[in-house]
Amino acid sequence: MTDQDTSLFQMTLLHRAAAVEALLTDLLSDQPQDGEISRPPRLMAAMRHGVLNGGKRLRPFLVMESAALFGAGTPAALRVAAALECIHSYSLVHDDLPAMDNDDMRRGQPTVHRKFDEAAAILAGDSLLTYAFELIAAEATELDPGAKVALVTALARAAGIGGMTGGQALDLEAEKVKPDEAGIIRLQAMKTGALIRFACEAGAVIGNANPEDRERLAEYGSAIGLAFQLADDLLDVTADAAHMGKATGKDAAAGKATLVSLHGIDWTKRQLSGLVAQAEELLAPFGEKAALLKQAARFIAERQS
Ligand code: GRG
Repeated sequence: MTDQDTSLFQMTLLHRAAAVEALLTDLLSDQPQDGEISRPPRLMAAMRHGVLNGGKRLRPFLVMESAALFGAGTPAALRVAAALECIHSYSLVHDDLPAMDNDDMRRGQPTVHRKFDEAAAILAGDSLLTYAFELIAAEATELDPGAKVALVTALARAAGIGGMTGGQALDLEAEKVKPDEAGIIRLQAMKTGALIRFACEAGAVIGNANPEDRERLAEYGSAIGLAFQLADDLLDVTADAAHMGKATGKDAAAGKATLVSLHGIDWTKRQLSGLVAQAEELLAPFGEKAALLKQAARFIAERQS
């Protein structure tokens, strides 16, 4: 990736992040919205702390760039992107709870249960999860009903039993019984890969892509989802906590098997290069239009935080 490519990608990521943050700030205000009786201020504050705290907004970027590939750079893509970020943020809030990873810091700040309390963190997570589906289904999201149903179905699958929560359940079991390589890959495809796959597939749904292109985007999402987790496992070994804004070295401390612990750092770096090549190949039919998505694959594989 040339320096020019990197700066165009970084600028677009920041630009998309600013747009999604502005929308989320508006949506998560204390002001009750149509059809709501009230918005409990402490619940809203906990939700905002879990969401508006400086994430990279990578998943929203993927939704919006994938939609743009099919000519749909619309407000609807921004609302779906915001919905997905609500679900991602909820997963981090719950993952940090004492019953799960028991973390004190996230995105460089105290975790929600540390700043508020456990009950507030549980309710903030629950509320973000349900609000995400409301955001997609709401009238203000200008998509036809068929697209909304497709998005809600795919998002529920990605976030639920066969996706993120199922993957988290397998991850907790993996601390007791170490999975083999296939088991690790399956667990990771569910825990972190499914939401990233959804982000890319969602763009195709919003852009009314044909089934073949929708599948192509979903496969691209799977490749970069695996790359994302491999890079995360690598950073857990190589980066320091101050740089990451969260604790590192946790996998080794928990005796957790990862592909990095099985195969080592050099093998992981080679895998990452292979996944970037695979992602680029999947996007090849879209030509120059997919340049930013190709750069996203590189960014994910090479990221330092
Ligand atoms: C508790 C229901 C439930 C699910 C938890 C995804 C997950 C499942 C837990 C997160 C644990 C974790 C840190 C996994 C590593 C991959 C990951 C999701 C990292 C954080 O995502 P980034 O780097 O974070 O996109 P930002 O802060 O930039 O949004």
